[in-house]
Amino acid sequence: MTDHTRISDLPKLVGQTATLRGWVMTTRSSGKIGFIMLRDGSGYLQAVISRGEVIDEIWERFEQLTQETSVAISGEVRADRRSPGGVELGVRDLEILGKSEDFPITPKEHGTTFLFQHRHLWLRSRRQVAIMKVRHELVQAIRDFFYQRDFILVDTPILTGSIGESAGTLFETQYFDLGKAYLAQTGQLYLEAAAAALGRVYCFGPTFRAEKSKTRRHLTEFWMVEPEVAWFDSEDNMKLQEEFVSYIVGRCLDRRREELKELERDTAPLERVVPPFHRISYTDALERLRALGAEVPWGKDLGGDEETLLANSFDRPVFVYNYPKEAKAFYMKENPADPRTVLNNDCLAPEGYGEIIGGSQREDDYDRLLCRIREENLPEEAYGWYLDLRKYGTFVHSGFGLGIERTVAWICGIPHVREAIAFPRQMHRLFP
Ligand code: NSS
Repeated sequence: MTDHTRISDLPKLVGQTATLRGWVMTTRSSGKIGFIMLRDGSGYLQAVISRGEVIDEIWERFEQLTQETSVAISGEVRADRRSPGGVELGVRDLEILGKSEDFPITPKEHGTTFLFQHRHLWLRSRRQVAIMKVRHELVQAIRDFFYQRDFILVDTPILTGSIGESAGTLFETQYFDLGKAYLAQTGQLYLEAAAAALGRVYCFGPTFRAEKSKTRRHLTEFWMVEPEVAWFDSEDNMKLQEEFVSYIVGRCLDRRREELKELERDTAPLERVVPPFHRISYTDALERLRALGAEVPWGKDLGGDEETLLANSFDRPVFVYNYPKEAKAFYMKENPADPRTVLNNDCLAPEGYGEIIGGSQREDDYDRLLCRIREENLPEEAYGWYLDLRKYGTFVHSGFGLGIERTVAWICGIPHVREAIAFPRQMHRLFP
């Protein structure tokens, strides 16, 4: 199976003969000349077949081609400025490898429900391929960013005994004789332990939240990257976030222009994503929201609509910092300047995308942390190991989590996170 060339390699082979394997997107024919639009995952190619230049059998095969038939095509690689990639293929030989009858997804419009029921086939469409390639770039950029800065990757467990964020959105399972296990909502608590061993660490994996909401920002299974840094306070944490977000967005702009064009993404707002990001305290944010006509009582977390409204008044991402304690998770450090609040921040993306990052300095005081665990009615016995980190050489430390699907949706300019992952998991969706 190595006897063929990928479409993306063709520009190097102008004037030579090549064999390609792929799937037929569309065909058209004038009776004398036929065109095949072929895709193979690496790119798109127009193959041209002339009735006078091939034997009848080959032309007959061409006439049998339907959408998504898999084929092997050989021919001469010709430069053609108007074609995708600047080349086309003059067909000499054509072999049908797999027939495709009545492919359900046709070039006409389909409803979202239908498309998601056929997600396994819908993935082959140009838009979906472009989104997956942007996601791939984003993930690679994330790994490169942390690698270059000497962060150590630590893989944290998916089956966990302690609740990571809040009791409200847990997936539970019975774990042998040991009681309940939960699917990880975050790797953070484990990562804090690893930060005491390695200084700068990150984890990157799937996380789970039994979100009963059907919003365009929520999945029940999503991917999150979470760095954790020893001797970093909340300020340092925000600086790292703005450098990080600017880098990963920049990488997609640099290396996935084609895909962003395919998605008709206006890249101007993405070009503006450079440090410093805007910063506004939670309390000031409420003021601003009030002026914009949205009343939020002090103490309540910001909802998606409020985030959109707020972020719309900034030309690049904005940090909202120092939220009320009661609106946020138990592990965040109390703000010494105003103990009603914590040393945390959310990072809101512009253009209506809202929160892509939640981060904070962690409570490093044993007694205060224990107090918070009790206030939140979390099972104390499950947090003995986590409290140990405050018992044996406690340390100032901070970290954050960036949601991959929300970030992909923002960079691609697509309205909903469900298109930002190959097989989305939502409350009402488990297949395919
Ligand atoms: O709940 S977070 O705000 N924060 C944490 O989980 C911390 N433990 C991270 C840390 O400090 N190490 O989630 C972080 C991000 C959030 O900003 C979103 O971008 C994303 O994770 N997120 C989600 N994406 C999709 N669907 C759902 N349900 C979801 N929940 C959070």
